[in-house]
Amino acid sequence: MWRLVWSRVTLDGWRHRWIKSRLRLLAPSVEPGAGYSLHTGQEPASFVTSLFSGRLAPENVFPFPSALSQEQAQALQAMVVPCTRFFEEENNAAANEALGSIEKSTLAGLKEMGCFGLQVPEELGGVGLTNTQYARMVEVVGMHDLGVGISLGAHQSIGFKGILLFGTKSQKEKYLPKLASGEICAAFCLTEPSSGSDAASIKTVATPSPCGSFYTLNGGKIWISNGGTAEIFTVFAKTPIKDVTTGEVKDRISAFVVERAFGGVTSGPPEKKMGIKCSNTAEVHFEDVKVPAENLLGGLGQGFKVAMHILNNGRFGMASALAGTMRGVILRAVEHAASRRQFGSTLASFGAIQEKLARMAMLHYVTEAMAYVLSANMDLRVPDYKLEAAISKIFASEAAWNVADEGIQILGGMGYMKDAGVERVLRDLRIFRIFEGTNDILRLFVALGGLQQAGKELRALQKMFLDPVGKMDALCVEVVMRAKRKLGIPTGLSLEGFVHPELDDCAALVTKATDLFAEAVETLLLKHGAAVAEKQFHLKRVADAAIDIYGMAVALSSSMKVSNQCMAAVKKANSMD
Ligand code: MYA
Repeated sequence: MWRLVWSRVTLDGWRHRWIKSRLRLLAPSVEPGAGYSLHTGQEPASFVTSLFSGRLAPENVFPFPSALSQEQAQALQAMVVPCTRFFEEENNAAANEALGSIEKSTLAGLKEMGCFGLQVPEELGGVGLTNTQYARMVEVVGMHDLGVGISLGAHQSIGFKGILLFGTKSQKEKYLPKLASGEICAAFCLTEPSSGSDAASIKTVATPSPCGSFYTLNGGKIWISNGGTAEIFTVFAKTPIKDVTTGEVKDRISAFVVERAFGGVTSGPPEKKMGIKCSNTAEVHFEDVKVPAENLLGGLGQGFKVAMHILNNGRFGMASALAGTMRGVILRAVEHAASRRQFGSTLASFGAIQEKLARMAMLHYVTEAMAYVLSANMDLRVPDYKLEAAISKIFASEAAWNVADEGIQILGGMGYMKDAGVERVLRDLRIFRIFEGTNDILRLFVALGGLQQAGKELRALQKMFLDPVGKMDALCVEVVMRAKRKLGIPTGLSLEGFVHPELDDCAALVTKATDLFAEAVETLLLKHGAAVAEKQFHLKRVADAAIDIYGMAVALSSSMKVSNQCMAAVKKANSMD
């Protein structure tokens, strides 16, 4: 992986001559970033956002963040153990798939364990799990049955997440208890026939009544997970909004909580899909549905932001569920490799198989680290995690696909047969690179989100150049830093103190990659300006490099977590002697 990043960020085509004109501004060396910041955002830039400006913001990644108290860890364990047993002994993924829905007994068991309201506060009938606890629970689900995972995830990860995040007290009290118990189910209605990745282009409309007490909802949504089974829908629709200053009326997206019971809500037959067959996917139509004004979610015209926040907030669940899936596949592959003999030896003794297993384990390790860094940061209330969430979703869905594919390869002919159950996993996994934001769109989102921040900082630097009085020190720091990057001299970024000295070489690769990445980013910005937004060929590579550097960092941090735990165990053992 480290080498992969290396090759991505040193693409020859990205070199240009900007430095020559800047070199004459070289000034005495000053510690980079000392005492000031060009960061212009309202909130502290996240780890990934900072990378785009060539800064390491280690605080949200090093040391490995944890938001789990001992009590919470114990409570979690008390749920994980029976839930694992339930999935091993009661749930039958193959039977669910054949049935095209979840078996009744399984549904009953899931409800009994509280799986429909894992993050709903206890006082509203849920289990009240934190994000970290939820991540661990869905890891168990993802390890055993992704179809069940999607039914549960579409319900709580996005279906009613809007009520949890943005709902009024009365909306929460009215809807959450029944949703948490699993008595009724929820769905998230954004996608339409002409609006997929371009979420802002939806055509569903909600027209306010003259009296202002309700909205009339008309439109159609497609590929809605739980669309045919849900009673409660989070629906995004265009609403006319008058600009108070100009008097101009514009359509803006608003979000609504819609009950099937309002009337006028119909859904199509279950879609026939490649995978996740036991989860329901259907069209949902709204015809003159009268939605009470109090069912507006998150404020009039705020629907796009509501949708984006729900999606950002749910993505860690996908990463952790897929970490579970990978774990399951790796166990199967290892078991097979350890027992199957060919040419007089077990498969596990062959280097080609060992390489596959090592790569699978590495992908799993990074995915798991991403999922838990993200969920912990969300629990620690870091203000900005949207790029990390998008990266975790991209990485997890692609890593899981690779792991399942190689798992089948190790199982050979047996892996291709239905009975082994891994071909189902591969089919189930295919959608994860498509839904909740396609990986292609999310790559653009990561690249543009980071470039936007770096662009702001570059403009601030340009302003400083134009009016340098009193800012010479800061200017010198910036210029020297850029010159060092161009010359391939380390700029002073360091993870010293965060990683074990034996991992210094790995840490140096993270800092070196960050320097090169920042240089490539700035080169692109200077070359293309705002038109960089159209350069998708470059944007994809920028995103790939950001993903890999972030992956390197979280893996490094996670390895320190393990070594810290080992050291603590050794210390404890020594003190007992
Ligand atoms: S649900 C359907 C999923 N659909 C999508 O994800 C749609 C993808 N499209 C988009 O996200 C947007 O349209 C994009 C922006 C990103 C393309 N966070 O001018 P803009 C702000 C915060 O860039 P556009 C499904 O699949 C932006 O800063 N803010 O907009 C079900 C700007 O703000 P401002 C954001 O070019 C799957 C403004 O919005 C974000 O139109 C079922 C406009 O931005 C963001 N992310 O397009 C899964 N993006 O104006 C089940 C933009 O202030 C779950 N902005 O500058 C399974 C869970 C796992 C299992 C669990 C087991 C239990």
